[in-house]
Amino acid sequence: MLSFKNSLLEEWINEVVKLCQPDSIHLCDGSQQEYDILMQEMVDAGMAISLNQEKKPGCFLFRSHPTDVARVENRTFIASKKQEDAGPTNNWVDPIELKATMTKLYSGCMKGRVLYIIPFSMGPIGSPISKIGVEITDSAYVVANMRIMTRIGNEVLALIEEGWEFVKCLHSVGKPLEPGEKDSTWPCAPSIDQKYISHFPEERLIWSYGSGYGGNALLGKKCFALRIACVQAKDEGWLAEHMLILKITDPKGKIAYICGAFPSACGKTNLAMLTPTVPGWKVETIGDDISWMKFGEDGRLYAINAESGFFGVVPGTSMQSNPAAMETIQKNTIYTNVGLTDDGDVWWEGSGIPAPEHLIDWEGNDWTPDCGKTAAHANARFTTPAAQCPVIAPEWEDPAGVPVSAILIGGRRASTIPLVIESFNWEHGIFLGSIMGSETTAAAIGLAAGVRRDPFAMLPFMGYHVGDYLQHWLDIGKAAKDPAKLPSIYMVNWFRKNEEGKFIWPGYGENSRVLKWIVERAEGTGEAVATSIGNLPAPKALDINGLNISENDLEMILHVDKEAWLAEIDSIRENFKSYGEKLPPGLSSQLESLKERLS
Ligand code: OXD
Ligand code: MN
Repeated sequence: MLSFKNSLLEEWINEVVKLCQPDSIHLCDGSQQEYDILMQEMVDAGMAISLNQEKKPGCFLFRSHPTDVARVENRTFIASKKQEDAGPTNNWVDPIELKATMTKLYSGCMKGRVLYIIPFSMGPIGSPISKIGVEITDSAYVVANMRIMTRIGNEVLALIEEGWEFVKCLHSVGKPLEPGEKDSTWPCAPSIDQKYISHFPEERLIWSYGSGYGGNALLGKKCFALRIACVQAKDEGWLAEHMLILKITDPKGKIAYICGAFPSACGKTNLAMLTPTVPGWKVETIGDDISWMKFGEDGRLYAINAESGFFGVVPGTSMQSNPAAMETIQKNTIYTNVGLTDDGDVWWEGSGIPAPEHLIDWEGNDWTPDCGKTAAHANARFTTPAAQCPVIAPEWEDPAGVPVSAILIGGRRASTIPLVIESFNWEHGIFLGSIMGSETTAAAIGLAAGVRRDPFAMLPFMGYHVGDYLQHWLDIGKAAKDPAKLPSIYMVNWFRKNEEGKFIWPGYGENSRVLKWIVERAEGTGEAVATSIGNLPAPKALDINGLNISENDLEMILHVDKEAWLAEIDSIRENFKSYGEKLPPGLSSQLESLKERLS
């Protein structure tokens, strides 16, 4: 029996211990020494490889099981008491039934293993915007990653003991060990249908079983900071969002903070660390994935980065695409599923570094450039401390958060959506957020080709009904003391293609040209023209000095394609139908007004 001053914590831990039957228990203090010991144990057990210490000091490589390489959306469940509260975008299971199924799985699941208790804070410890969780896990890999991605240990435990509310996060890799059985290098449940990433929103409870990878297992990230937190945010009047936060400074030293929602794999980390090509402008990073926003006394929305590390996609990260990330990941970084070079360094596709003649690939096999396979898995990841980022803003851990001037929303759209649209007002901005999405191909993810709508890039992360979620965004606008102080909302699209199927906009650092216009709009100097779909940059308002783009291309990405928008309206209406009665009236009236303006 473990004993704590906080009886809720004590009861829950003892219940879990009884159910999961670990061999031993380890309460994480969060120290460097604890981290070093755990890492050494994993190296000794063959689960981790310590990389060449001259080239990559403090760095380790892990290789996951080939069946456990990414978030499993079809095994992710929102088990609200009522099905209608989960809505059409989530997998719902009755919570009583789900708990019965999972209790059987959890029974004895930690035999032969250590049960780690990780008290953690999402956001700076003690900030009025932060929240606390406790993850119980049987994976030392999870402990090590959680120490980078969140703030863990004694200081957080002290707050819980003082009576701070905490979210209960239970995780098991789902592979008990028989007496004497040798552990595998990446234990996980043997089949996909034994994996469960379950959320009980009313109880603020997460149960994850069977996977050791990323968002399935690091429960602070998607499970807590988005799926559970967005329910807390709705109940408490704030916002928990899948957004980067960046700081931008103009040549006169004036500062603005911008949040940005983009679906996974649309370059959020790159945008958060962008090197502007516009002379005199500077971008620094506050966060790259999760923004929690609350109204401050002055009526503005203040954002914190809920995390303390970056869990970024490795392939494609290079000195060209993201020099700041490249510098960040040179030390104290956990690499998962990249190639291991013969001199103990790491390599991946799109690194900008020529492929070595030989390496060991992410599955542990010999690899040569002509072998027909990639060295790194497409979803290989780095876990790296945000504090190491060369462009991290000094105020990134300010407990008060940073005041947000603008919110960007954007997906991957080859046509229709211009480079940037400024919303007319909050409600119109929420409408744009509700219709954002990316084109899919039937081949890629088994969906019908078309636009997959991904409201505010939260589709896989909404802990409740999408209609209620969008209504909450509308309500936040109504709750504002001074609507003029609300951030302006901008839809952006870096992914427009021409007739030959080539990207028109160069992206990366050149996106600073769009950021510049947005900041100038906030300052009242940037010029716009009102169109039927929103305000677009006036001719010459977008700074294209030194950019190699033809008149024709520029015209194409800044024009309203009426035919395409009329077709878009039909597709949006189809999507809105799936919300049923919970479609916010504010959004249907936005759709009707758009149609009127177009005709
Ligand atoms: C992520 C994701 O890992 O969005 O951040 O999938
Ligand atoms: Mn993300």
